Amino acid sequence: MRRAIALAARGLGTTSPNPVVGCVVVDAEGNLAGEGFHEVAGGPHAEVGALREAGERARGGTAYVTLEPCAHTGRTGPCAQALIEAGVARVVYAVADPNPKAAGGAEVLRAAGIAAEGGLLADEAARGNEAWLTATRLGRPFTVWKYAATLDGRSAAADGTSRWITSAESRADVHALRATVDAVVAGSGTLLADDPHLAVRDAAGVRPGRQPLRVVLDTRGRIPAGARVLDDAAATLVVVADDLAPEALSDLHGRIAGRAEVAALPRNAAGTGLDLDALGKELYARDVRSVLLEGGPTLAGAYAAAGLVDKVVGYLAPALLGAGPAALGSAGISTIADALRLSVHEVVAGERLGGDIRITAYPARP
Ligand code: AOF
Ligand code: ZN
Repeated sequence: MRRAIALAARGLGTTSPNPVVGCVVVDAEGNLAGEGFHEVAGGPHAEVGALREAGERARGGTAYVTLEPCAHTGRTGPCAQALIEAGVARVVYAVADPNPKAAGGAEVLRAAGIAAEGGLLADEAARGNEAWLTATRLGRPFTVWKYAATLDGRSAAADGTSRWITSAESRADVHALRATVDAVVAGSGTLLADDPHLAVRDAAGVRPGRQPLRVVLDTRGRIPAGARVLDDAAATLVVVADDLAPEALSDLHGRIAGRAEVAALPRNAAGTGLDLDALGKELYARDVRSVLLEGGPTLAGAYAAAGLVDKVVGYLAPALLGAGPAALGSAGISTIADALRLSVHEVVAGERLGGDIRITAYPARP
């Protein structure tokens, strides 16, 4: 199963809106017979590749799969049926399939007399598929907040300068992170201040045509005609408030000149920005299963306040500023008891990040 989880990870960045899945088939003696993983949405499922490789050796053997085999005929035939036909004696899977359309494979296998057990290395497999599992359960994208700050938590100096807080190595690491998500989201504040490009550099290994969608939250439609996100490196969605005056909207379309799509969404209850739940639904409908929040502090604060941050990746530079804006803006927290507590999953430091520290953490489960 550990091998199947490693195989599944090879699909990160190319399988969305489908899950990453890995499969290992061993023969009746327990020797490796076949391996497979899901490579691209609409392509063959992991089990199909592993069974093909195993051939006759699958008979009487065991299939280890990171996700419960599917029972449906979708873009490919049902894997439960393929496992039955291959003659495997036992199927071990890690995580049950939360997708109602495909679930039920374990039942199908048992009805055919095959031992089917779930739960092996479930936490590890679920972490490897965290974006798809969360998005499928909640109907909104899995949201990662990424930030760069000094050791005293500041993302810019008092005069507004912020280039470059972290090392070149850390910035390359961010490109690799971007290459695994379906969309990057930035607010118009960041857009107007920093004019970010938000595309993945080729060197980061993004597959051709798989650049994440660039999403700009631009309530008042202020994006300038020369903004770098309007180039053709990746697709861009500009989201405005649905109460934007018609003249402002046509003005905006004039500036964008067909280089981005525009969507209009309701404002949040306080009227301070867009309704982030509506945004989540909109992006999900556009097949976005994972989002990277790229700035700035105000937007991240709003996401945190709404309980919509699923993962935090912080790049900390060993430097102090003592003044300047904090990485996270107001999240509606005023007393220590209300602090958004996280549990640290991983800490990376040293050469690989040019002397910086990368902390990956998840909101602590209540
Ligand atoms: C995959 N790859 O290896 C497995 C999947 O879009 P379809 O018809 O290919 O079906 C996708 C569903 O099949 C998916 O949401 C999940 O529930 C199930 N299993 N999907 O893309 C795989 N094993
Ligand atoms: Zn399948």
